[in-house]
Amino acid sequence: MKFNTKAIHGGQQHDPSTGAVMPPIYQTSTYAQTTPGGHKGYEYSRTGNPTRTALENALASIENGKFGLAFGSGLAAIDAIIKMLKPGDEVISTNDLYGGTFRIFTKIFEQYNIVFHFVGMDNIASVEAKINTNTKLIWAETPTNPMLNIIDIKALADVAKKQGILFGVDNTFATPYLQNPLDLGADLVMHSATKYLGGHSDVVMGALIVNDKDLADKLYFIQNASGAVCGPMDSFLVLRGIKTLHVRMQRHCENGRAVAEFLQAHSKIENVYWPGFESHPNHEIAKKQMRDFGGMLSFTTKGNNYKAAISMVENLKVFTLAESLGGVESLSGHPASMTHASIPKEEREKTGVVDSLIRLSVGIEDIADLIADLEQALAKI
Ligand code: P1T
Repeated sequence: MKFNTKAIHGGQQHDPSTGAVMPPIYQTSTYAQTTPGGHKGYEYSRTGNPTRTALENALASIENGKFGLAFGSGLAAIDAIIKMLKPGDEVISTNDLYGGTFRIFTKIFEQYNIVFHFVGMDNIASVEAKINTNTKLIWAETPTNPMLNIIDIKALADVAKKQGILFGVDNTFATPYLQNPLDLGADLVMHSATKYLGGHSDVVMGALIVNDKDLADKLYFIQNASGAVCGPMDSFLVLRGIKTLHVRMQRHCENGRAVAEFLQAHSKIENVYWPGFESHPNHEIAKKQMRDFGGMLSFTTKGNNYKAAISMVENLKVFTLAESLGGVESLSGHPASMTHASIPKEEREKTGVVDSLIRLSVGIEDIADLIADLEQALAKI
């Protein structure tokens, strides 16, 4: 099956009891048993729920994986991964990543003596330099949030495989429409399904997809034992979102390109960070591992002026100033004070997250309205 067909049908079957084309929202916490041992594989909804199962099968299918797991949020999914580790284990992570991921690593798991190294992953040698016998996980986000750096998934997978280290990729920004990390050698793919997979800014959810049965079993155990699962209604919403992922992403990519090119040509703009530009430092890798360049971009205005950035996001009208990304509606954000506020200033500025940086999640509205909105807000700064 090709991707667009998988997005709609992958891992799905009509409801066996009624033929319903969409799975019912099994809003139940438990299942009647005729004799102890569950009913058709279900006994309690933290452990399993048929609406969640339908979603987990869809997630596995679109990421070309064998096993999908859904969680109550993207961070709950990351939490489950790190819970496979033990005190003394070390993780090498990209240094440019979602602020909440940095926060759970440093503020929660460092307390349990798990050691995190944050490195720029454009340079594979800097990853190799941090590997020692305690290294158990390499964690990459690509494109990175919010600087849109691109990390070579295949090159990192080769390093991880050679050393027997687990390799996970946060595929939230790209989605499986644009890249499939498992096909490039990753062991584990993670999503904040809150974003493009849900696609309508109406649900918070996380997802993991893997191919290895032992790894899946470890994660299923943690999913059930720690219990950060999503409910049946949220499962239904994300399943519904996935069915239009390919058409939404196509438009996100078109609009993202048009906005990036408009900003790049504007006299008040200093830098635009978008992997589709030939001048982007990782453009060649982006072209190699992604099918298009997505709808996320960041930029600074000339003079790198904090006040101008705040005025810009306050004056946008079609772009809503809000946390999150990947919904049908365009959003703007100020990473330094919003999504990345939990990263110390000196740390975030090293990767380019300066006080004047603005991030855009370009939605699927009419492109003329998006450009006109940016034009009028830039005229005021
Ligand atoms: O918000 P949650 O569903 O828990 O997912 C966390 C997360 C993980 N990984 C990436 C790349 C993310 O962007 C996020 C969440 N990000 C935002 C809320 C944001 O506005 O960037």
